[in-house]
Amino acid sequence: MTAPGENLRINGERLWDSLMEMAKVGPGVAGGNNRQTLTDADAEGRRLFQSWCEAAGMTMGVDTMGNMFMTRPGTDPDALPVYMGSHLDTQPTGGKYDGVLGVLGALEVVRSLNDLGIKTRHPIVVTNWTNEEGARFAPAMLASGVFAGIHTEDYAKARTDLEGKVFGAELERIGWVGEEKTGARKMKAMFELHIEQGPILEAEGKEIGVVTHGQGLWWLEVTLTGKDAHTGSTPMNMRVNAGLGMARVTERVHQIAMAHQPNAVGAVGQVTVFPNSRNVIPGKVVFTVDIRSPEQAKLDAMRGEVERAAHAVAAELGLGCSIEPVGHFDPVTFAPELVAVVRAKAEALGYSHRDIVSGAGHDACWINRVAPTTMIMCPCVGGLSHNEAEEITPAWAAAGTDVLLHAVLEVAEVVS
Ligand code: HGY
Ligand code: MN
Ligand code: MN
Repeated sequence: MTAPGENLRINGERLWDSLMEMAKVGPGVAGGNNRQTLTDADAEGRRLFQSWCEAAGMTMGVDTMGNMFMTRPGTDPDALPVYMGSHLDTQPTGGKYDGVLGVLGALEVVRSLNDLGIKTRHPIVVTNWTNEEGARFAPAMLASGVFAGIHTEDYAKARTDLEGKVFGAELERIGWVGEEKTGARKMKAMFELHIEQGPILEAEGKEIGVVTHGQGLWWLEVTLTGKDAHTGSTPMNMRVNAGLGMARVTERVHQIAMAHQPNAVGAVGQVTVFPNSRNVIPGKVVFTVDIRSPEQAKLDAMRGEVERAAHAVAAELGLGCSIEPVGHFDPVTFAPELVAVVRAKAEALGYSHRDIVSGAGHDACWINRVAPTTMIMCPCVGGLSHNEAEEITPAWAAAGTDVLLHAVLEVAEVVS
């Protein structure tokens, strides 16, 4: 015998239609999205999301970091709201679902509650966090980090992109600086639905990831300085080649991650070469090392090894070397009581599930510092993400959103 409402399901077709509509905003060149934070495309996506939420009877609040909070009232206005959401900004060659599923899945939960005429005691808030990706303005999860008191607003608003544009000015330019003090809001709980961005759930035939932890991360920005010189007439023994140094450090990062298997990853994803001319030996290279592990000791050890390797390579080649941490969070343990709710709801709904550690960083990793937080994951095809070919199935999207619906109902307390 199912408990009243236990079999409630969201409208998967409506959810999928909304995902496809949002995917038209800031299209990529290969079927995905390029809706980077604080661009005109981001602004357009925000307006579309706002219109959908207001059509669903929600009211909008925006804080000074541009975080969007769309509220569905509860019967008790003094009860702490239950939050759910993720991010609408994408990588430059991003997929249609990374972050977006969590925001539009949360909207679908509210649309379904409206259809079903369900009232909850606690208000429910759907959230779009600004600049989760950190692709344009490092670090990732910047605005949720300010909300959680990890970063100051001044630090965040002074961040610059590769063209020298400043975060605060860009947020002003797109007209999304809100009135609310960032971080003033209090939450009973926060849920983030997200695609796995890895291969485990699909490979094991599981529909739901019950996220217990998130791995920790360092982003180390390395600057190697050598000497610009002619690639033709400069003898090999006279070269001070920053490009060669970057290549050697990149190889060392890979070796260090491999030496710490399992549960360690490392790569260099962003490289800026100066002067970046075909026939000039690079006099300077600036690149970001991304290392991660769910194990604190491994994460710390890898950071030390990467820094020592970079300085050793610089010494070998006569290069200058400076290293600046531009992103960091320690491994995260999500709220066990909420993890248990997610697991129980997946079970009750008949969805196959397994506990999982998030390989990627998410806004939930920071919000977990200020409110009970957890995540729900759905598989993605081939485990591929941060690639325009990122794909999920409508069934996976619906299953994850069904679990989100029931987890939120459990915590927000159904009144009628
Ligand atoms: O880098 C991350 O893990 C996230 O996609 N921002
Ligand atoms: Mn994401
Ligand atoms: Mn991402």
